[in-house]
Amino acid sequence: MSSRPAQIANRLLALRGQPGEVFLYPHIDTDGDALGSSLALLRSLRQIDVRARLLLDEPVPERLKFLPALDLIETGAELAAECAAKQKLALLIDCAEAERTGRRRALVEQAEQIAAIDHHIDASQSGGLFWIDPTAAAAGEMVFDLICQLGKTARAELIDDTNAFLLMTAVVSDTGSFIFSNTSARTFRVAASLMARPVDLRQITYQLFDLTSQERLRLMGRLFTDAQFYLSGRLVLATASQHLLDEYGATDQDLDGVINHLRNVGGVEAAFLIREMNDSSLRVSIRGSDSFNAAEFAGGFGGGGHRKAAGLVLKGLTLAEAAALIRDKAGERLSKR
Ligand SMILES: [Mn+2]
Repeated sequence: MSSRPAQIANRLLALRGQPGEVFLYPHIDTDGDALGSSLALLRSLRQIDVRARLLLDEPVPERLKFLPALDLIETGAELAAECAAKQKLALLIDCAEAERTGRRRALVEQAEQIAAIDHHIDASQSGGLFWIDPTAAAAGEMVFDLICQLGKTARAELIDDTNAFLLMTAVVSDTGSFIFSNTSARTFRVAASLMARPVDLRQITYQLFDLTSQERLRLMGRLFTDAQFYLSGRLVLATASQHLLDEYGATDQDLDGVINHLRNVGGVEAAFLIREMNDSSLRVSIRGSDSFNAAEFAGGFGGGGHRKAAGLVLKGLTLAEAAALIRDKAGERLSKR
C-alpha cells in the first residue's frame, strides 16, 4: 500500500522534461477537495518541469471562486481532440472511475495510461497506479503526501504558500472544518504542516461554510419548513423542484450543505434531499448514521459515496414519485432495526 504513492510519483517524475503531458481530472460537480488537490498538484508538477493540465467539465462553482490559481484551469468542450495526442497519463483526483469525469471521459479513455488518487470506499480497484485510501479524510491528504514525495526526489520545496492554501482548502472541505468523523490524527498532521505557511484558515472556513446569501437563506427556510419526517422522526426527506429554486432566485449550488442541517435534527438516522436537475433527472443526497449506511443504500440505486454521506441519481420519475420511492425503501431498511 505504502508504495503506491511512490509508484505514482515515479510515473510522474519520468515525465520530467518530456513533451508528454499529464492531465488532471477532478470529479464532476467538483468540490474544495477535488479542485484544491488538483490545483496544488498541477502547480507542483509544473514547478518540477512536468507538463500538466487541469481539465474541468463545468465552470468553477461560485463557492470555490476564492481559490488562487484558477486561471490555470481549462474548461469546456474545446479541450478535445487536439490535446489528446500528448496525453501520456490521465490522473483522476478524488475519484477513481472514468464516469465520474463526465464529458471528459472520452479524453480520459484516450490516455496511454490511467491513474487515480481517491479516498472513496466504493472504489475497490486499488492497485498499480490506482491509489485508493479510504482512511484518508480527503484526497488532499494523499496529494500532500504525493507532493512531498515529488519534492523530495526533485529536491524542490513544493509546498509554497499557495499550495498550502489549496491543500488546506481540500482538507477543510472534506472534514467540514475538522469536525466530521473522518478527521484523524493524520488530518491534523497534514494540517499542521500546511499551517507552517501563512494560511488564512478563517478565510477558507468562511468561504466554504459560512458565507451565504439572501436567496439561500430564504430557500433554506422554506425547505426546512416543508421537510417531511417519518418513522417518528428517524427519517427526514426534503425536495427541491426547479420551480422552487426559481421562486427564490436560487441556484442548485444554494442547496449545498442543506442536507447536513436535516441530518442534525435529533433522532434523525437518515436524511435525504432530492433535487430536480435541468436534464429532468433527480439527484438524491443522502446522509446516514451508525444505523443507516448511506453508501449501501445509494449502491442499491447505482449511486455511491461514504457510509455517512452518499448520493444517487434517479431518472424517469417525478419528484413526488421519487420522494415516495425513497421514503418507502429507506423506511424498509430502518424498520428492520
Ligand atoms: Mn474528497
